[in-house]
Amino acid sequence: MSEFVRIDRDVLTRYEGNPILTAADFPCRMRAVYNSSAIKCRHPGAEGRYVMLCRSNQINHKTLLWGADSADGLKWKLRPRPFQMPDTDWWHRYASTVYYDPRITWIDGEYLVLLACQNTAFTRVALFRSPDLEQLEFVNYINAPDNRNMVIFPEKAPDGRYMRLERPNIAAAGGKGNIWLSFSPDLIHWGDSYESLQTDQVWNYGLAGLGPSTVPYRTDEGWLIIFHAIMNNCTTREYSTGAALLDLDEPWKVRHVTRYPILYPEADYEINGLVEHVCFPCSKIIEDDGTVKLYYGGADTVQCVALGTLDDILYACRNW
Ligand code: BMA
Repeated sequence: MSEFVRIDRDVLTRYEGNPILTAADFPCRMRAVYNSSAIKCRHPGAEGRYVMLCRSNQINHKTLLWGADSADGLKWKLRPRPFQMPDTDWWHRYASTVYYDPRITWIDGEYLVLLACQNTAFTRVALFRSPDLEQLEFVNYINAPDNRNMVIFPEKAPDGRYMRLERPNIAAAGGKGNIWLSFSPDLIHWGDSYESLQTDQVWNYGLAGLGPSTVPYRTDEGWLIIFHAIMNNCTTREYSTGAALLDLDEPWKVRHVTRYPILYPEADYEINGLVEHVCFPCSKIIEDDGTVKLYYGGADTVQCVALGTLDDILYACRNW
């Protein structure tokens, strides 16, 4: 493949109304809202509505999970209060500091929600289920430490097992590392794990770590995945976004990956904030006409969306 690809236009365009949510939109004093997940509802009676689970920081930086609703996926109305989280010793033991970066999968007629949870020592991922995203039922933590950025596929493998992408935190890789894929018969017990996209494959923008960002999307050419990629330099730790196509039969195998990021911090609200130079997606919605809404946090401070088309993203996977 040539070292030079003439890139004349962007794959994704920042929505003119960005940021779509900020701390000022809440009915109480908050510090930030970012890395939230939106989904187009699939449960009976709600088809066509959009719900967002927002990562929101109080002024002491303790997180809350706060719902928001929308009729078009662009203009959002926050609910009056945050989600009620579990009040059990088991929950608090591993979510004692923050819970964050939600991911939502619709599968088998229900929503599965994953949240990275942190205590003062490490990260585990919590699984919740919900029929309607009005309330969340905590199921359990679904990994041993230290691992996060999990997304569950919207379909099971041909043998009936669930599939997820994840990013174990490898100490030797500075706490980050490569993307892996694991299988589970019941959502609780996970294994049969395979290494998937590796930092070396996108070293020019992701050498310092990767993480699956959004729920994989089936196309004829493979599972489309969007990932965040971390690049260290002297003054910043830049979080940008890439895309890849995974094999449909052996979904840990990377068929194509963008050697150039499809989104990277450029706008003021991505460069300046609580953590500078961060675009961090957690969800995307692909509409029936192929338009894409990619939801991402800007600088760990505000919630944004970028717009594009499925065709352009697939083109970038194949050719960039
Ligand atoms: C990662 C996660 C994200 C965050 C990013 C930049 O490790 O914690 O939630 O957006 O760092 O601070």
